[in-house]
Amino acid sequence: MTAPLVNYDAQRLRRLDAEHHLHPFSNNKLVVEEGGGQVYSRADGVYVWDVENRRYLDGMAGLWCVNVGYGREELVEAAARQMRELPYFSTFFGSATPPLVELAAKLCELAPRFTRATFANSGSEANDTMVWLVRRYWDSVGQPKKKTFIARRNAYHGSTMMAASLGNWGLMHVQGGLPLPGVQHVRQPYWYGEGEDMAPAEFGTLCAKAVEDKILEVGPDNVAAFIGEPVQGAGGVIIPPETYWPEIQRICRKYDVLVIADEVICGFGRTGSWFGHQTFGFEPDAMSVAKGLSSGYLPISGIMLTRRLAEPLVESGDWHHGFTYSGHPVSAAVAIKNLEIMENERLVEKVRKDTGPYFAQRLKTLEAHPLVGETRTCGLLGAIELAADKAKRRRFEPAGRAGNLCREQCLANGLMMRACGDTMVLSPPLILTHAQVDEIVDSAGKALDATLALLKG
Ligand code: PXG
Repeated sequence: MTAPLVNYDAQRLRRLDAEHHLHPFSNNKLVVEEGGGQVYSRADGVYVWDVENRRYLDGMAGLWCVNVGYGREELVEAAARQMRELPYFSTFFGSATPPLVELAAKLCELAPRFTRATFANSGSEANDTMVWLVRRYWDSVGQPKKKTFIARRNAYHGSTMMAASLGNWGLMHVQGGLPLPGVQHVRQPYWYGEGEDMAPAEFGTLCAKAVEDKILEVGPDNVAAFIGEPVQGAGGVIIPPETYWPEIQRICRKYDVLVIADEVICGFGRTGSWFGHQTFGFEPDAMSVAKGLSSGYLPISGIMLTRRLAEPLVESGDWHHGFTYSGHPVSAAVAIKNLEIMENERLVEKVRKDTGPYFAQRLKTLEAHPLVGETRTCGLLGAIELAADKAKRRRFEPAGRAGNLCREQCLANGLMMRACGDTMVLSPPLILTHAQVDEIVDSAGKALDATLALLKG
């Protein structure tokens, strides 16, 4: 794409944004002081342009979601065709639409552990619905006391009241008056930040043991499930040691606690398999998916159930729950086409065998930089830890300042990279080429140099 389709009045848009828009997950006071937010107006492939025509390589695929990249005409056509034929119908009271039925079947084919899917519109709604369904499952098999969920500190599962309760971000809990009852948190498998002198494998086992301790503390008869992201995304691309997930699975089976994978980020090729649990070798009883399901072109999420959960839920008859847009036909049509693109272009295999390993190797070269304590990757998820003292894994103070500076310097160098505190994170579109990996690493290197100069100055 060379020229914009529309010539926007950038100043007017920023002024209206400052006056009328309350931004989610933003410091709105700062946005107003700066005369409005950054307005992005078009995109193609892995690049996004702001309204003033500056180009950025989108190292975050939007918000971890645009897996097939921008500018996909096939997705536009799929949406338009479905809108012409049937723009909306509900899935309540036993109704269905063709794209929705096809999508449910396709998901069960891609993830054969699961036999049924139900749909919502966001990752938050999926996780919220998950809690509802899991509690109903235990009720329906005669164990109504099993209600408590165990989740991790620094997890992110969404912004509805229950999803934010499962997650564990301090300020969200303070602002939302959370967590709601029925959620317990345990430590996260974050070796770089919390592993101290332990070998990663030993640390992974120790973190899994924290789940066993919590099950015993709450009482196995009261614990419904353990929920975790295969790799914590928004928490800072925290890739658990190899020992972690198999041990979690063993412990949960021992006490008959369900294992739930939040695959909202890790699903659809991100880690080099269709789903993150396949990469880490565990077998969840249910999973939530969103983001990459439609590559973010339209909102849609899913909850996938194994037969063990699905059949009692079906047998139990009425289910009193649902959203007007659960399984929206246009979103479903786009999701099907999106999965078709992923299959035709063998994007999952490409990430596993080609771009993922290249990304890992090139990112590792940044470890020579004085600011970088560690880089880690899993498929096309990446993290760069900023450290004040590399050898001692000591962080900068105040926490978050170095990360923010680095993020600004990335933007100045044409790269979108997120800062999770002082961990820089990457989650680029899965269509990324080797040349674009090089571009990310070059821009990140320049941004790190500039950040170092600012921190010293
Ligand atoms: N689970 C996970 C693992 C997520 O990453 C959600 C659930 C919620 O999805 P919705 O569609 O309701 O947003 C997410 C969302 C960040 C950031 O700071 C990440 C997300 C959302 C907001 C900010 O990188 N992920």
